[in-house]
Amino acid sequence: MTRLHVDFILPCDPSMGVIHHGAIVFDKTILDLGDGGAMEARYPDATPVVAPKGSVALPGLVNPHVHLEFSANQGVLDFGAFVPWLQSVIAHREALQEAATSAVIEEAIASMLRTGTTAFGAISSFGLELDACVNTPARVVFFTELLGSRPDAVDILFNDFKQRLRGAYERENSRFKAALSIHSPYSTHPILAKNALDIARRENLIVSTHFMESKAERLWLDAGKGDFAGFFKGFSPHAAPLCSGLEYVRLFQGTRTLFTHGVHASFPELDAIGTQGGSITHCPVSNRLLGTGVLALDPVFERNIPLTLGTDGLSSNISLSLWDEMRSALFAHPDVPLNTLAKTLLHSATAQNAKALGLDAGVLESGKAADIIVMALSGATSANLPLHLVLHAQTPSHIFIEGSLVC
Ligand code: MCF
Ligand code: FE
Repeated sequence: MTRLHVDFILPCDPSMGVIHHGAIVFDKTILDLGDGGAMEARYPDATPVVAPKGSVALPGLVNPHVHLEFSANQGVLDFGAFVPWLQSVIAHREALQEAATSAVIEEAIASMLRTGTTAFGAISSFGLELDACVNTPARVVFFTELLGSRPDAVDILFNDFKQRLRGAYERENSRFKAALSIHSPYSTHPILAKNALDIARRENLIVSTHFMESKAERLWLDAGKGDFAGFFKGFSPHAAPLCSGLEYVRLFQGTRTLFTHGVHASFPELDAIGTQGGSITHCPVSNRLLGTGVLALDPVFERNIPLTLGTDGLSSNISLSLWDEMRSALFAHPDVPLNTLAKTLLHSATAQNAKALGLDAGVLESGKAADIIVMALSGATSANLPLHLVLHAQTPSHIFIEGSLVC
């Protein structure tokens, strides 16, 4: 049993309050937390760890959406507009896959751990990152991706998907969970999506999907127009949208789904996401680099849709650090008061992300997993602590996962 003493505890419960001179007592799970003196009196035999002055303990960060197989991208993919980016993905897919060696993928995971991410959701297109995800000390929700729009290939695609999903299932353990991802409404045939979602409902699997990321996606699904019209007509002159945005959202009824991006989601689509208990995963850096716009936060908050925050992959980012992502988000929404936004972002990056991934972590409270990070913040005071953490945090001094010190 460990008793961790810090200047500040930020439990990341909905109040986003701070405990001054606190201690957390834990083994694999959190047993108690509160005033440092009181914890010492109550648990005198626990092994004390006293963090340096100015230290802040908070839950390990949780990144719900990362494409590790694209980690070798550095200058390969075209940024600035969505469909040209997608075309560059298709043109360089094989080269990127080859370059995504185990060393590259392991370093991408290490970079997340180093910056305090103790759990992540890996969107897996091919299964290349499976071993690295099983072997990391971090918690992983492994989303096997389903993609493909050709009706004549539905059976082949679905069988390949089921095989990859089974591969993930076979590796499940207390920290690694299988899940599934339907790529998007423009790329996945609704029959395929429906079959996979039946599995998700039956097996109670967490689901992730890209949804209404770009204006091009909006125009294509609404009217068969825009950049996607040129893109798809290159494959088939009779190409047409596979379903409407709202029909797509409704396919996910009865599942726990993370809808990623949602920048161009309509109000009725957001209403449906809210009623169905879905969350919106905001990836502001990815949205900037792929030229897809800025997510309007108010419509999400007005519907009480949980806001989750992800980095996306290095296919559309320069960093997998959630601290970097929070800093970018702070500048992407100048209309939201600074201190309020910092609290919202930290709550998203911890409690909301963990809940969306179905993890019993992300909040420092009794009974939750002892996934804890300690950040050194010299000069910290209780006032506006979340803002100063978001502005200055880089790498934790301590990282505990399931109560064990991992670095
Ligand atoms: O989230 C970003 C942008 N939107 C869609 N897909 C991806 C992103 N980063 C990587 N991807 C992957 C996706 O999983 O790129 C492929 C899929 O396998 C695009 S479809 C050929
Ligand atoms: Fe993505």
